[in-house]
Formats: sequence, structure tokens, C-alpha cells
Amino acid sequence: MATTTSSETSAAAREECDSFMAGLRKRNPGETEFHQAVEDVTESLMPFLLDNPKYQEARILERLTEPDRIIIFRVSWLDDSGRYRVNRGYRVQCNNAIGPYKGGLRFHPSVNLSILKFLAFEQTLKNSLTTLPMGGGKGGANFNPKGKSDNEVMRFCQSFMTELAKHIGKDIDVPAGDIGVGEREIGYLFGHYVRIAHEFTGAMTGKGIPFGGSLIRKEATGYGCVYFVEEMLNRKGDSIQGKSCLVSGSGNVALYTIEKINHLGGKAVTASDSDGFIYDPEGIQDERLEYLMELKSRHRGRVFEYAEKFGCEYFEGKRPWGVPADAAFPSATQNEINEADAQTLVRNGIMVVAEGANMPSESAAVRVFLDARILYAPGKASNAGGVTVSGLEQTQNSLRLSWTRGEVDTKLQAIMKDIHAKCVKYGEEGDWVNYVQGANLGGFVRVADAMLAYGVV
Ligand code: NDP
Ligand code: 2IT
Repeated sequence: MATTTSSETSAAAREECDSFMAGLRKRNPGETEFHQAVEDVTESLMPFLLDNPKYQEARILERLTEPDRIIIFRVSWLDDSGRYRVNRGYRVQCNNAIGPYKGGLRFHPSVNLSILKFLAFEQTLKNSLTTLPMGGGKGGANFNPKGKSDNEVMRFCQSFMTELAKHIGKDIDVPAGDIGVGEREIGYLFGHYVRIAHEFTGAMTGKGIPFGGSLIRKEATGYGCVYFVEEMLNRKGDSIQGKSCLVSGSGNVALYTIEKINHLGGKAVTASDSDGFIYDPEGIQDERLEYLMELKSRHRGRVFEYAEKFGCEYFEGKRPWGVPADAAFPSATQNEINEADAQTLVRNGIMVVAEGANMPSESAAVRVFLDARILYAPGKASNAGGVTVSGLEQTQNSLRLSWTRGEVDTKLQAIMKDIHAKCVKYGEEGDWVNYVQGANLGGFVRVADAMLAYGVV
């Protein structure tokens, strides 16, 4: 048998990867976020694919990056002054080899096909890591809920669901929240679904507790991310106790990340929104965290108001990555850490970076973290807690019963522990774990093996 050296393997892998990416770019022109997500995954998978030719022969990567279908639709609605408004709605159904499509809806002016395709692709691998029966999808609209009245948001959601309802269902595709889609939006969307589908089924998750929602779902992404970090640190004989933590964002993921950091004895010192960040060296805890939660969830306020209230610093137009700390939890949006930010974090001695957001680190930033061999968890592993509890919400809906907070939290912790173990299994390199490699391989193999079993589909 011919033997190849590792440099020959990596040269061959590079060549395969470049040729695959050239084709993908040509088939999907201008979709930069989609290219980025696929390239990051392809680079880490390619040596494994070359060692296991059955996946290449069956063109698994080509098939995984060609969504099963994409639905694009017009969403017309009337604003409070009676004017006609038009937005574009989407649902990307990426892959259902291991379960019904599952993934959130994002309402943000930046939403486009590239962003939703990257999110649906990542979701497919993430959902596989959870071990639950969930395929991958993502949707949303270029609608900006900011500054809209509740009635405007309701009219938009109802119009959006009028079309989306034709394409979802508890065994078909089960949407949930993401940026700009929280409790209020899910209520309007699901309420309209129940009305027009003429049946009450768990066709969405993240629902309110009175109508089939799961306890711990709203906390799940943030809590899960911190549980994941605790696993990473425990493996090194350390813990989050006493660690100073940078958190970006101040939405669903960020707020419950901060809460769980506090529960485990760490100290979260930053939070942000798209206007800037606050730095509170005392720690965002107790009545300070309560204030921030109230400010963001009920009053839809801005983080600078926190700085005014508690007399701490506010940095307009800046991100928190220049503040020296032990751990970072990017929890706002994609590409919020660039190469220079990553270098600053490493220079300041960051021990662990865990992504609450999807793809918050640019590819060059990821390379900085990997080269520095810090503990770096990519979003598809560390933020999988949200979709995990969504999966548990689906189970409770099918069983027609509700588990207690304790029951759901215990299952969430067990699944985050299991995802961590899977990353270690596939990503261990000497005494360091390449969590990127671990998460990509761990997520890929299950979906790929299902696709192999299905034959030509
Ligand atoms: P929210 O809408 O609740 O909060 C989003 C936060 O990020 C806000 O503070 C927002 O600030 C900030 N933000 C959004 N877009 C930008 C931008 N372009 N630039 C700077 N800041 C921005 O969303 P979530 O907390 O639910 O989602 C945050 C991230 O976590 C996303 O990447 C999402 O995909 C990911 N995620 C979410 C899960 C969930 O269950 N919700 C599960 C797994 C991942 P502002 O108010 O100024 O817009
Ligand atoms: O990115 C994500 O995992 C989510 N927005 C949650 C998806 C879900 O179906 O709960």
C-alpha cells in the first residue's frame, strides 16, 4: 500500500478544498457568508474525506451544500399610518436526512440568502451534534422589528406566516426564534399558524409556556454555552469560578449567558448592542443584571442606559474585545471578531472563547485562536443548547406533557456534556483539543452516514 506523508496529505487536501470551493463559489455567486461557513467546514473535513473515499464518491459535501429547497416569498403588510410595506421572506430547508428541518427565523434588515444559507448549513451540523432527530433549516426576513409598534410586528408576523404555514409542520419543518424573533414574535407567528392550519401541533418551538413552550428554552442557548465552557475548563482541571468574562450582545443569548456565568461564580464585565458596549468591572450581576434584562426585554432599550444608571463606562461604536479577561462569549452576530480582535484577545491572555452567536469569528480570527492553541469552541458546538431544548420542546409536545425546569436543565446539561465529549473524541490532538475539527467531524458523520444509507437522494 502506498504511504503518504502528512505534508502530502495536507497538500492534497488543500487542492481538493480549493477545487470544491471554486465550484461552490461559481454556483453561489456573491454569497460571501455562505462561502465562509462552507470553507471553514470543508478545510477541517477534507483530510478525513480523503481517508474515507465513500463520502467523496457519494458527493456528500456537494449534496450537503445544495439545500433541499429554498422558499422565497413576498410579505406585504400595512404600517400604523396605513401605508403599504413590502419585505422578503425566506425559508432555507437545507437537509432532513436525520429529522424534520429545524432552525430559527431571523428578522433583521441585513437578512439575505447568503446569511440564511450559511445559517441553515451550520444548523444541519449543529443539530446532528445534539443527537436529537432534527434536520437543518433557517429562515427569516429583511424586516426590522426595531422601532415598530406591537401592532405592526403582529401584522408583519401574520402576513409572513400566511405563506410560511404552507411549508412547515411538526414532522416537516419546525421554526423557532433567532435575532429579532423572540417571545413576542413567536406568539404572533404561532397564533396565526394555529388559526390557518386549523390544528394545534408543535410546529414551532420557543413558544410561550401557556401554549406548549418548554421551561428553560429561553435560557437554553446561554446556559448551554456556559455549561460547554465549564466542560472545557474542567477537562483542564479548572472551572469558570472567579473568571472574568467578556460577553457581546444583550439579547436572548447574551443575557442568559451572563446569568449562568454568575451562577457558576464567574464575572461578566461587558455587554453590547449594535451601538456600542458597556464595561462594568463590578460585574453585571444581581440588580444590575435584572435591570439589563428588564431594559432589553420589556423596554427594548439600549445598553448605554445601563452605563448611565450604574455610572460605568460606555464605548460607543466599539466591541468589547480590547478589555483584558479570561473568557470571551461572542453572542451578538456573525463576523463580530476580526483577525486583529483575535490577536488582541490572545495577547491579553484569553484562555477560552466560546461562541454563543453563529459564526461570530471571521476565518482569520479562527486561525489565530487555533494557532495560539487556546480553548476555542465554534458556535455549532457551544451554542447548540438552544436548539437542544427546542428538540426537547418537540418531544414534550408529542408526549402532550411538560417536564419541570429541573428535568429540562438536567437533559440540557447531559447533552452539552455529550457534545463536548464528541468534540474531544474527534478533535483531540495531543494534550490540546481542536474543537473546530471535533465539532465539524462529529456533526458531519451522522448526517453523511444517513445520506449514504438513503442512496441517491
Ligand atoms: P437577539 O435579537 O435577542 O439579540 C441580538 C443581539 O445582538 C442584540 O444585542 C443586538 O443588538 C446584537 N446584534 C444583532 N445584530 C447585530 C449587528 N449586525 N451588529 C452588532 N450587534 C448586533 O438575538 P439572539 O440573542 O437570539 O441571537 C444572537 C446570536 O446567537 C445570533 O448569532 C443567533 O444566530 C445566535 N443563536 C441564537 C439562538 C437562540 O436560541 N436565540 C441559538 C443559537 C445561536 P441591537 O439590539 O442593537 O440590534
Ligand atoms: O441558531 C440556532 O440554533 C437557533 N437560532 C435556535 C434554533 C431552534 O430551532 O431552536
